[in-house]
Amino acid sequence: MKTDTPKTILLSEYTPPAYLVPSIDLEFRLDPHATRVTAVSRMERTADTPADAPLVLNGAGLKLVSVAIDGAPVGPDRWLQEEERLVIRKVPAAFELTVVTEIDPAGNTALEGLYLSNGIFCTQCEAEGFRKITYFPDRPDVMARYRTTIIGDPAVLPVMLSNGNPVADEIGEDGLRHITWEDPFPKPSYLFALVAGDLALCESPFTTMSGRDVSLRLYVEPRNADKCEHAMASLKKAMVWDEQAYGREYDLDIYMIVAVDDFNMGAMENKGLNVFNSKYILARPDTATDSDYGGIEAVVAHEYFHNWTGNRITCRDWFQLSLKEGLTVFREQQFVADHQSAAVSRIHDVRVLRAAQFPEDAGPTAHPVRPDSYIEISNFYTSTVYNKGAEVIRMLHTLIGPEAFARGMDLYFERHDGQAVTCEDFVRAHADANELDLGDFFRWYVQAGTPEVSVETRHDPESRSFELTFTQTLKPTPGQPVKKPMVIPVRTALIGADGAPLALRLANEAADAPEADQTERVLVLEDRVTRFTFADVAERPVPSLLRGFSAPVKLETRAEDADLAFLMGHDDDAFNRWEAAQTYAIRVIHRLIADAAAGRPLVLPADFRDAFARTIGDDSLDPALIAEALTLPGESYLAETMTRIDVEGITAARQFVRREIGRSLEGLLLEVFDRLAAEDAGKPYSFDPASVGRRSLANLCLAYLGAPGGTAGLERARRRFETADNMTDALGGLLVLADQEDALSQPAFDAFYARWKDEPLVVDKWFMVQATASRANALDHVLKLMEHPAFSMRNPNRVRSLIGAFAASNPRGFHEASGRGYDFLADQIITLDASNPQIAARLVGPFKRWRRYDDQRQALMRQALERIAARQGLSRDVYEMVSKSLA
Ligand code: 0A1
Ligand code: ZN
Repeated sequence: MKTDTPKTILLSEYTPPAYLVPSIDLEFRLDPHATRVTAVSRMERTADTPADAPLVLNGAGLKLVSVAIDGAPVGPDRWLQEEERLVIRKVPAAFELTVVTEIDPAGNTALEGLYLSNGIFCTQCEAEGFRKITYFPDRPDVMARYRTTIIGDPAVLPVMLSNGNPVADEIGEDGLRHITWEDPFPKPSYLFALVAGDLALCESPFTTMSGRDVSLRLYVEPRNADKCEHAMASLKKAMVWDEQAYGREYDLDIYMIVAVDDFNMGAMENKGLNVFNSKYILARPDTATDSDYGGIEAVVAHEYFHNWTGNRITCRDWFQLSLKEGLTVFREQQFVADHQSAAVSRIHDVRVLRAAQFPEDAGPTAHPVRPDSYIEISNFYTSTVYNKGAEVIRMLHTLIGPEAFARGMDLYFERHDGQAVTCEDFVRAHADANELDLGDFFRWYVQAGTPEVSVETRHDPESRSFELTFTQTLKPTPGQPVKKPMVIPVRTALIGADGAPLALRLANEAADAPEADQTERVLVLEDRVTRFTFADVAERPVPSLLRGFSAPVKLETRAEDADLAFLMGHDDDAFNRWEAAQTYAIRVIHRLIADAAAGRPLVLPADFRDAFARTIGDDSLDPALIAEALTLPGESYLAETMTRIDVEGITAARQFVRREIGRSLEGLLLEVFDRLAAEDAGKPYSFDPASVGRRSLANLCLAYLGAPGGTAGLERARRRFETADNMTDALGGLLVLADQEDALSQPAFDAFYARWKDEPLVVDKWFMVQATASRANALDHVLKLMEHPAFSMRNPNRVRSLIGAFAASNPRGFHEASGRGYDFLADQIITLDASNPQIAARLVGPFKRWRRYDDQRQALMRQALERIAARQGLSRDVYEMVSKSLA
């Protein structure tokens, strides 16, 4: 906690480390309240450092017991202990530093450093948690070999783990177990990990492509031993995939994953010892949904892929975070696309980007993929760094092509293995491997904001030419008033009247040019205005642009409703079929919002309903894709499409469309639901793309049927909720019941809780469904749930499922005109800031776009933010989010 104004850290002020640490020996004498840490480091002054340069170590919240240099105690006359540093003067050029500190894991509620989760000791060191364990140069460009001894009572802590391999294990004279682990790979401190506790082991062997045997070990609390199978299978798939797709093999003899209930984020890629939020490991068909199974597969793979993109090659400094995160998210997306429906997985990527990253890029905390300043680095684990970062890698892949990308990756691994590098180094590897100039492309790393691209088309039947003129604009973002044009790859096809894509010859190309008979091309926009003219186009085609979402931009299309309906039915790019349906739905909802505002009666356009009905009834389509196409755009993205956000209008229009579709297409929806339910009846649960697609379409039909509250839908929802043998279907039923009046919903909530009260991850769902249910007095329900014995402010998953879900996904409750929702959130942020600043700072999110609401809500949200800002002793985390929001 700081009382004075926190300092801003600048990329331009980066300097290389003054002392390097080739190796460190750590000893942990574990005790819940007083763990003693002895750190013995080899220190070496670098050639460019003056001989009188003091040794500056990071440390926070530590009790310093002693300091010694080459075995001789150093007194306080030689060192200065500041709030977050230890400065030691007059040190030799090379020496051994011994630091003894004492820490309190049980009192560590911020879950950073060494802490206890349900009696399990575990660490979280990214980004700057190692400094809560001992004094050390806690920065990623200082890479050391670690040897770690853990001392503890084997009766209480039968499992004691750290990175690498165990090299010694004995019972000491003190009667305690002393186990030593050694990690042969030098690593930055943020990848250090330690775990100790009573854990069950699920073990399985794996043989790498070169024939090395690796032991895969999953550690969970004993009561969860029956929920490991899917995570283990996912890990093996990821290991095989990285060998095949990138030629990357695992490099240690053991790969360990530990699942804990209390974790600030999703998971952490510590070398050889990943620590996971149990949400991304534990699954059984009756406790986890398809979306949970998918999340586990993706996150297990993500952490595994970090072994090469993050651990073997790491970041020079935290401004380069996207070097590992954007690249690893991209690799994760490729992996998921190879194992599930590629189109569905791309649709999910884009939904996440639009719901989370676009608003961030348009708001007060907009920052480049490679930020140039921060107050608290924990605030920069953002959708921009992760998801937009992945889009930037994807664009590079699209622009230079898969073979050139593979050459670039190979050179990157070869050139930088074992180093801490920058985003420039990454792009340079691709440029050098392929003799390309990627200078202008690098703007994607340094300019914030989402480019807006508009397109005009002109067909000339005389000359049989078709012209596409693109104009790009990039609005100012905080600190970046003027921008240069971006390099934007626009994957393009032209669809003829018969529904087939045309051959695309540019007017300046010869008819026999090798590219000239392709039906899809990547058009590259490099200037503010770029025009392309195609030859031999006899009739006006319908352009299919930005296929597969080839760039993270807002494309303003002038296509007519009829063209959108045509693309919904004919585009051979499955993503763009979905996109046409989304664009059409957004248009319809916008018109309804305008009607509602003008007091006109709301009517669902018949053409829209018919296009919808045709898609549902089309047996030739993958059910998963039908479900995606017919899922209405979410409220967050709809809000993003409006200059001034009309809270009531969005909710009213979206609910109206849901209800009208449910009412007017009841027969068709019942037929599809009953057919899908019958196909799956009696079959055991399986997480394969076809089964997932059927369940998702069935649940979507049920949601539409339930919206108008008709008996046929409600009856089916209740039956599904009561009889389902898997959580996906049970939740599909519960979600419909949740939006009905209390007499219908409450018995369902009670039954669900009674059955699942001992499964924390399912109880999280119970909180979340209630927090997001659209009911008149939503906030009162949430306030009551805050008093429930199962609620706790100490568990991040619980906080997210009640408070986070309400603020982010219950617009009707959160934006209640009185401002009570805002006061509630401000109260919770203030309370949480005292125990867990990272989680508190994340909760500021829903306040960030306050300037986009009506005057009254603006005033109320601003008051709430100002009330937080006025608190004494705010953490850096919350201070940064609140002060930037108000600036
Ligand atoms: N590197 C992890 C994410 C992560 C970041 C910070 C954490 O604690 C503050 C924990 C995890 C990943 O990308 O999966
Ligand atoms: Zn990551």
